[in-house]
Amino acid sequence: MHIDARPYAYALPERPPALVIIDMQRDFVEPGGFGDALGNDVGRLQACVPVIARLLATARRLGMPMIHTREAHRPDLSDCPPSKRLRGDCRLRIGDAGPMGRLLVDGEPGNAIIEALAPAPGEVELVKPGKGAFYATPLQEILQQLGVSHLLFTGVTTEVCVQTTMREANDRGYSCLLVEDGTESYFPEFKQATLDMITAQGGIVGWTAACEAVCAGLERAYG
Ligand code: TIU
Repeated sequence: MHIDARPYAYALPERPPALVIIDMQRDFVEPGGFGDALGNDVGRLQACVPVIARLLATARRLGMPMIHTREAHRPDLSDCPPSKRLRGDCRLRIGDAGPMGRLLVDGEPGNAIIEALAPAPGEVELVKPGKGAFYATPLQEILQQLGVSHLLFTGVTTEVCVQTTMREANDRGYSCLLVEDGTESYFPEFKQATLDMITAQGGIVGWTAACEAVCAGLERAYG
């Protein structure tokens, strides 16, 4: 069993892959959050919401493991390096109060995962202080406990937290596929470049495929 993917078929293991949903939080997707404060057009990220919702529904129905992440810092910002906080030409910085509460701070209204993709009780919701989801989190232990070898990536933004996490996972031995329409960037050209650089050189970082092909492959293998 496999998913039709770039640069070639993605073989599916006996135990289903985990669906990883990166940082679909109000901070990045809604006006008034961190993404907006950085000067981005946050409306661009909406396109992947229904696609991820479909994958989430499929994953729940097929009993696949799921990891929801949020980029967040402690309220005292002790896990936010000054080099990160002071970066950029922002109206508001990490920890400053915006219309949805303090930007990128755990527990604030703006830090919540958007309603359409809210984790169900019992699903892993991982708080991550970095761009990569393995840095300073128990993600590796969680995946080992679940017995997962393959990861399907979705979320935002493609070239920042999604790509960073996929590269971290690749180095840890996971077979990684990025869902092409299940991820978005504020910069369409960076999204395309990320898809291309992941699959170049025979899949130097991993595979990519559209949601349709991913769901078809999952249904064949685990339905
Ligand atoms: N700024 C940007 O494109 N992304 C981030 O800061 N974090 C994530 O990608 N989640």
